[in-house]
Parts: sequence; structure tokens; C-alpha cells
Amino acid sequence: MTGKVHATLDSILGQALSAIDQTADSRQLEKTRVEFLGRHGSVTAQLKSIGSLPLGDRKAFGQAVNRARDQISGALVKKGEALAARKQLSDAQKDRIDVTLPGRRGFLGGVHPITRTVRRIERIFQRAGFDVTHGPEIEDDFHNFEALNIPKDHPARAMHDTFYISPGVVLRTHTSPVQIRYLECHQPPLQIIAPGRVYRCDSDVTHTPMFHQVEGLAVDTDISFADLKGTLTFFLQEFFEQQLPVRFRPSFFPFTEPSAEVDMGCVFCDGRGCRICQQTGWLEVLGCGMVHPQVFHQVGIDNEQFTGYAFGLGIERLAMLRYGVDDLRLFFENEVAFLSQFS
Ligand code: 2NL
Repeated sequence: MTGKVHATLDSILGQALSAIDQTADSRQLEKTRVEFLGRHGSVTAQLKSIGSLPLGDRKAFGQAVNRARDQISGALVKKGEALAARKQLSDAQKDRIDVTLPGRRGFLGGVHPITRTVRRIERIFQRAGFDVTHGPEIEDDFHNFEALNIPKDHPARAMHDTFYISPGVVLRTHTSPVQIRYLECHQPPLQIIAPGRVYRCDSDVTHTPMFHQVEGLAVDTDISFADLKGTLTFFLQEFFEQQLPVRFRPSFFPFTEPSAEVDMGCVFCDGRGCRICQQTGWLEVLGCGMVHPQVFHQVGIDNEQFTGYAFGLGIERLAMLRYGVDDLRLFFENEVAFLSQFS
């Protein structure tokens, strides 16, 4: 009887140890533990069977069962540790980083072509002694129109051109009001440029409701049209890095007298005539003139003592000519494929 129960226990112990030995992962190991040492496990069953043995055999058999249980526990712990170590090693191999691989390059943004063009224009005029000034984009009727000698019935004031915030308050339609504000609080001599966003209620293939402009102004006691011609010719030749021909055609603006439009030799065909210059060999790039005496009067500058010239240019147009961009809208769509060509 006792010999038989000991033999059964030995066989259970053997099964347990070999099962543990063959276990390949920690989940299966837990199953094995439950199978032998769990509440309904086979070793536990042996403990429960002690009561049915003769009194004299119980102690020895109980000790044998405890030894077997301890042996199995020990083997489980050892195997558990071995499995954990093996898993750690294989995880480490899976996540290994090859530090000799070249790094992945981060995405580098670039400066927007309009901003680059503004900066380029600013640098050229700064070298010629101009200061850069800024002002509000929301303007009043006086600074945007009245001070510039734009009468109440002038077409530039019509609803279809100007964004009105409220009666008498507009989104500036040019950067001239920046110069008006400057004239209100500075005495000549002065030379300034005013770059910035301007707004017009106009939208088609060649017009966007917001665009950029630079205006320039020079005032002193003896500024002449020759100074204007010299400065603008210098600017255009610097901007396009070529000894371009420049010509001045009579024109009209309410805020200058006389007024002129400025053409430069076409940079795409060297003046021979092409699609871009509509076979004329010339590109119109600027408007300018001598400051109207009425403008000086509006800001309280003595128009007998002082003269000045002023000019205005569209930045998008200059950027298109410099970078060979044929669609204005590309500047505002912010497509990475387009923009990344400028970084
Ligand atoms: C153009 C024409 C121009 C001005 C802007 C100006 C400013 C003051 C006084 C007088 Cl404060 N004139 N600005 C003068 C002539 C032309 O711009 O075609 N712009 C795109």
C-alpha cells in the first residue's frame, strides 16, 4: 500500500519535472504549475489522500509529498527565470538599433518667396539710404484716400475695389497711408519704403484679394525727377542683377504730378519680344511720380520749401518675374511642392 502511493508520487514528480523542462513559454509554465500544484492539481490530490493511509505511514508520506512539491516549485521558479531571461534577450534583439545607419533627415521649411522678395527689396533700398516703415492694415478714410488727393467720387473708392470694415474704416488698398502717417510726424529730409499687405475686393486669375506692395518716398528741399529716375533704375538693375534698359512713360495718379509708369527691358527675351512681354520687349513694373503739392498740404509740410518723389510696386509681380512663376495664385496656395523649390 505505502509502496504504491510512493511510486505514484514519484511518477507524478517525474511527469512534473519533465513537463517543466519541456515548457517553452511562461503561459504554458503557469498551466503546468496549476496542473500539478493548483487546488485541483495532482500533487495537491496526493496531500489530500494522506488521510486514507495507515497512521504510521502518514508522516513519512506527508514529508515525501512536501519534498516533491518543493522540488516542483523550485523547478518552476528556475524555469520561469530562464524563460524571462530568454525573452528579454530576444526582445532586445528585435528592438536593436543599428547606430551605424545614416540618420533620417528632418523636413526643413524655407522662407516664402514673397517674404524673400520683400527682404531683397528692403536690402537694396537700405543700401541707398532708405528706412523701412510699417503701419496698420486697417485704415481710416483720411489716411487711405483723402490725404492722397483721392477725391470722394474717385473710382478707387468704389465699393467694388475697397473692403469696408465700417463707414470710413477700410482695409488699406495700398501702403501709401503708412507714408502719410510717417509724414505726419517726421520732418524732411526723409527717405522711406513701406512694404506690406494690401487688400482689394478683386479676385480672378491675375488678382487676389490680398497682395503685397512696396511704396517708396523721398522728400527734401531739392528732390527732382532725375533723382527718381536714378533711384528706380538702380533698384531694378540691382533686383534683376542685369544692366536692364528702363523707360518712363507719362501716366496719371491723383497723388503725384507729374506721374509716370516704369517699364524695363523684358528679362525673358532680352527685349526681342516674347509671349511674356506680349511682343513689346518691355515689362511694366512700377508706378511713380513727384509728390502732389496737395499731399504735402494735407500733412502740413511746406510745399514751397519741399519736393519729393514717390513710387509703388507690386511684390507678387516682381517675384513672378524674378523666379519665373507664371501663376500668381501659386503664392497663396501653400503647396509644399511649390514652396520647397525656394528653400
Ligand atoms: C502703382 C503706383 C504709386 C505712389 C504710389 C505715393 C505715396 C505718397 C505720396 C505720393 Cl505718400 N505717392 N505713392 C506714387 C505713385 C505711384 O503706385 O502702380 N503701384 C503698384
